[in-house]
Amino acid sequence: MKALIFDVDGTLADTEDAHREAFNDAFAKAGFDWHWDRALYKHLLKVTGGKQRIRFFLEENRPEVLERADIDELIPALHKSKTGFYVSRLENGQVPLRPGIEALIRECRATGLTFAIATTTTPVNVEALLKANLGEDALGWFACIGDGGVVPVLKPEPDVYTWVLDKLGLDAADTLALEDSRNGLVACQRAGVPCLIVTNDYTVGQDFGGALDIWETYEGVTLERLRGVYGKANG
Ligand code: XBP
Ligand code: MG
Repeated sequence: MKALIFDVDGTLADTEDAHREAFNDAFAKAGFDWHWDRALYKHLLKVTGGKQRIRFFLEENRPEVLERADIDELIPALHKSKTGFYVSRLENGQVPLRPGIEALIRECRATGLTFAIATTTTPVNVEALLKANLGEDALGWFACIGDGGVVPVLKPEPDVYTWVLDKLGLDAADTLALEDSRNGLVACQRAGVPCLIVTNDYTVGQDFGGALDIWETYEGVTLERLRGVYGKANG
């Protein structure tokens, strides 16, 4: 196991309610009466990427809006506004890391293990989350950061993982990915990356067939336990 590849949303932190509230803030600011509650958002999480998620919502709930001549400007504008609201929440310290993840990161980092990130979220979101929770230099702890800006297609397609593997110069089998969702798992599987799932309230109960293991928390998780689970994949 030469590198750990971290997903961000739902893995490093339970970010999705902050994303959800930021979407709602952006809709309200633009004068729309759309409101995403937790049940609806759980369904919308089927689609990764904020812009893609807004479009998916409109297809199912407000198809007439998609007929607007300015729809291809409206969705990015709403998403930009949403990112602003979301980053404010991060910078205000409203989104802590998941319990146990910082201790795990610090333990692994002390051994010199290589870290990378593979996420579908917007780059500025990753930067703000890491800085707010781990300090100004935390971006530099990761050998590379694959985010929603580096590849055209998002999870469950494997592209962000293959991009990261290429940057790391490692074979998929030499890495371990930490993910929270089925979309993340499928992206790993398509890239050949062994994947450990740690669920959260939004993803618990999804189909995680093929994951190395399915845990509920990072609390008490050590590098030794990660090596144990990785060993299951590599015999
Ligand atoms: C995360 C996402 C992202 C966030 C919102 O999935 O799907 O879209 O929900 O971020 P994963 P943006 O954890 O599998 O990477 O609005 O910046 O897209
Ligand atoms: Mg995730």
